[in-house]
Amino acid sequence: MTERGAASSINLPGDFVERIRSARAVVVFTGAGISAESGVPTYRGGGGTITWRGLAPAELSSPRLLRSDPRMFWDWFLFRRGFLSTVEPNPGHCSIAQWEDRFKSFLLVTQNVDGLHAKAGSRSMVELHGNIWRNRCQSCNEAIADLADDPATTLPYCPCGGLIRPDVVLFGETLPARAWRSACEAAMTCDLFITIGTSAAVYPAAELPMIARRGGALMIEVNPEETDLSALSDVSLRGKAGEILPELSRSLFEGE
Ligand code: BV8
Ligand code: ZN
Repeated sequence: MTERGAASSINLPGDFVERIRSARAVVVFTGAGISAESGVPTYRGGGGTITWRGLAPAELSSPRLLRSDPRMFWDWFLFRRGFLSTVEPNPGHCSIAQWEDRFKSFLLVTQNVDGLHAKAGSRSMVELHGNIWRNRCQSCNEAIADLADDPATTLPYCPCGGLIRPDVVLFGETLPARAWRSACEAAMTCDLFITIGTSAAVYPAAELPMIARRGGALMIEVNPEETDLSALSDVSLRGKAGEILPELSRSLFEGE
């Protein structure tokens, strides 16, 4: 495995293991691929994007559909919530949750909205694109914990009159300012940046690895496929997160 080459498995050379172990500030950046082994379809999977009623996520998770057909918009999210309620975190999520207390400073930055990192025990985390399990008002932005009626039958409205919607960032919407600021600060100052399961196709999230690289961080990628980030990575671990991350944990922390 060369310095910038792809390792066929987890056989990291000694100095990498030591450099990872001695990292003082770690950022783990995840995308849909970390949830693939929990059975959650990725956005740009091998056979192209997932579709629902013939539409792609970028059309379904859009302010245009929210405005033009809130009923279909809510049905798309209820369909996904129904599916996500049947899946569990996989060993990849669990490994990341265990790393949190192993480093002086650790932040998980996820693009995912499925809530599986929290379910696996991650606490030091920012959700750049929100969380499908939360609701908020489209007008006053109030977080709405409980809905008076079943949204499957009755579109939910806030006391202010605004439509209530899942608290996710739709394509064309800006990211939550505090989450984005925390993610950028962490990427600028970390000395280890591990990217797991993302095609780096969605911006501005995909800028974070470049920010970390410019800051001089050691860059590791975990992905079965090559991505635009592979060229930025000091090492690319080619494989599934659910297999590689537990092995990486063993290489790093066995015997501690
Ligand atoms: C923004 C929540 C400023 C919703 C998501 C035109 C108009 C407006 C904006 C744009 C535009 N053109 C471009 C943009 C910017 C746009 C964008 O980047 N579009 C892309 C598609 C080109 N971005 C935005 O709109 C963002 N906002 O720019 O605001 C602005 C405001 C107004 C006007 C202009 C600009 C907001 C983006 C957030 C969108 N919301 N999710 C919902 O889910 O319903 S993003 C969505 O995609 C998910 O959150 C997902 O995480 C994310 C990114 O995808 P990935 O995570 O990378 O997943 P993907 O399937 O692509 O890849 C999976 C990878 O895993 C693959 O590499 C695969 O090999 C790997 N893998 C597979 N199995 C495994 C694995 N890895 C490891 N182990 C395995 N087992
Ligand atoms: Zn409101």
